[in-house]
Amino acid sequence: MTLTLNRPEKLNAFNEELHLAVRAGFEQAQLDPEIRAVLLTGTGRGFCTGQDLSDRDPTKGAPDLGHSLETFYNPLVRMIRALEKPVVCAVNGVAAGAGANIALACDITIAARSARFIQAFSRLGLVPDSGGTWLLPNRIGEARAKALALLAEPLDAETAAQWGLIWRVVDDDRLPEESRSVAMRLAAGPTVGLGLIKNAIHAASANTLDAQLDMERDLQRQAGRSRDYAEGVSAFLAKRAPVFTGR
Ligand code: LHQ
Repeated sequence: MTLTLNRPEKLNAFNEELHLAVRAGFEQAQLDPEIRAVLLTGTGRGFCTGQDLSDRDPTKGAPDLGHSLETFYNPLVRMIRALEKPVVCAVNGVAAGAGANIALACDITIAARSARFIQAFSRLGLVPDSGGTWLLPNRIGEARAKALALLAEPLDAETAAQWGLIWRVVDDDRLPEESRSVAMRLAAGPTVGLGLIKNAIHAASANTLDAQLDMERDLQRQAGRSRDYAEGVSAFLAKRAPVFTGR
């Protein structure tokens, strides 16, 4: 399933309508066994610039931004992470604020060479949200995480890849094809096993090696019962390409 953020005149900033549409997309991805991978991208020259600030009127008193996170952004990040299918993000242009962190919350993030990541929050007096304060230090360490969040300077895609913040960078004109090819490859993969890989890797940062070994045992037990495991082994022994059905 491809989900394309489509408010290019606002660099795909989120308003309520866009939130509800994206949520509906991920809910469908969760429920429909025919959907075996999700590709998230944007139209125009931006990927997503987070909250639509033109929706906000500072003269109307202090808003409850926590409510906005609780209602929209946190459920979206949780949904992307919990989806037992791979989510690929094709960052077609600037990704700012919550838009940057949603891109980083996806399982495989591929950026166009011209894309930039901006932790824009501190420009507004805010704190990185949508998982930013967790994802950044986990991936790139405290020094880089703090500088990005405190200074809110754009980080170019190449550096983001070198630092291990994203998977890779491709030339702008190659992004649609490359990201689609990664998503299609995953969609043709052993979906049960791929979902379990996500679970295991997400659990790792909070686990000891000992606990993680136990988890791997349990997940492998589950994976070993999948039809795709049987197919993978049969295909290997027959020296042919496997045909996975996602079950
Ligand atoms: C926008 C936006 C935008 C409205 C571009 N809103 N119009 C969560 C929970 C609750 C509340 C608060 O926040 C959050 C989390 C957040 O996401 S807070 C962070 C929100 N995002 C930002 O602070 C980024 C705002 N955008 C920018 O700083 C710039 O647009 C960047 C640096 C991303 C790109 O700059 P340029 O390439 O120079 O483009 P531009 O600024 O000219 O943008 C093009 C148009 O898009 C422009 O409209 P206009 O009518 O002048 O053509 C912008 O106003 C509009 N736009 N982002 N978030």
